[in-house]
Amino acid sequence: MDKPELLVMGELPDWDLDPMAGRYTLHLLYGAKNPEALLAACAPRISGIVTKGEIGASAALMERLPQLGIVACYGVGVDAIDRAWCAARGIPVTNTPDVLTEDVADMAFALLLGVARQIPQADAWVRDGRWGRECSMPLTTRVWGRRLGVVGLGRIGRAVARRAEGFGMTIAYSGRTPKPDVPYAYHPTPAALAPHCEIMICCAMGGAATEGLIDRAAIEALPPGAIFVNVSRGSCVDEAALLAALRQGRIALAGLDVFRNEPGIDPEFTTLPNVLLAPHAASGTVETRRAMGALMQANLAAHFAGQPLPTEIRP
Ligand code: 8YV
Repeated sequence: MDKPELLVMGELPDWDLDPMAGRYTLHLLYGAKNPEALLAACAPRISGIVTKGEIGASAALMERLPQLGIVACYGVGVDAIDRAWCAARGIPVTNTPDVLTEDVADMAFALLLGVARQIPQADAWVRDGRWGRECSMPLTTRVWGRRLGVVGLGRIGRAVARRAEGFGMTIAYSGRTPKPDVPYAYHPTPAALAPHCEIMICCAMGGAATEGLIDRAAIEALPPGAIFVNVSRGSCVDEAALLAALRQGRIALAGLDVFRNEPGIDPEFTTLPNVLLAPHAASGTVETRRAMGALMQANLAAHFAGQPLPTEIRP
């Protein structure tokens, strides 16, 4: 029997591509010299899309794939996949939840500690000899014991909150509904949460429902000197308002792993001395990426074997 043909939208490690190439015919769109020609040649035979959180799959693309039977996402966030289009055609969408939760929460704290304690600057202080010439580096700001607001208390938000407990922080959160099983203070919106936090960490899921969730009102309601961290999606934030607050120092510091229009982010971010930037790398450990790949492959294998899908997202 012919191998199923998959359209691979973004770069994947060889430890995934190699075993997948044994089971499927892979068409690597991201590496193609002429993606349009590649697509035109393989579109009629594509029975699955393999994509990533930040790339997704548009209706315009999927319309061109008459045999499409599954969209498997290497990532938990499926906001860039047109799920309504898939649902209307009974095409399952799978993701990779849980396996990346703790690493993303680690990255939130890495960015928070890195920007608050000025770790990149400390490293430069040692490397360029200022330690010897000027002695101590400028003082930084404390993280432990501060008031934390988590925007979105889902799996990742809860993992962030668990870490914050270990840091002796006072924890509050915002989200669509209060969670009955947590002792943290609830506020319905980021704007309502903001006055209660010295540190705000965005863990909300992306998509239309959270577009601009952390709006100008929320950003302006943060107390002067607040720290902002984002490990979810750039789309959750009014970036113009965030940049203005950072420029003026109303938000003192930010640690950002995600942006609008990645990787072509607003260049002003790279000019600000008070931000610590990462290239959407929160899930990027060997351990987690191996687990994400395995789960994505398990979903594909189940689909093509006619078995229940391990992590299908219900429409
Ligand atoms: C990316 C993510 O998918 O899980 C998500 O939603 O955004 C990330 O884990 C990852 O960078 C793979 O591209």
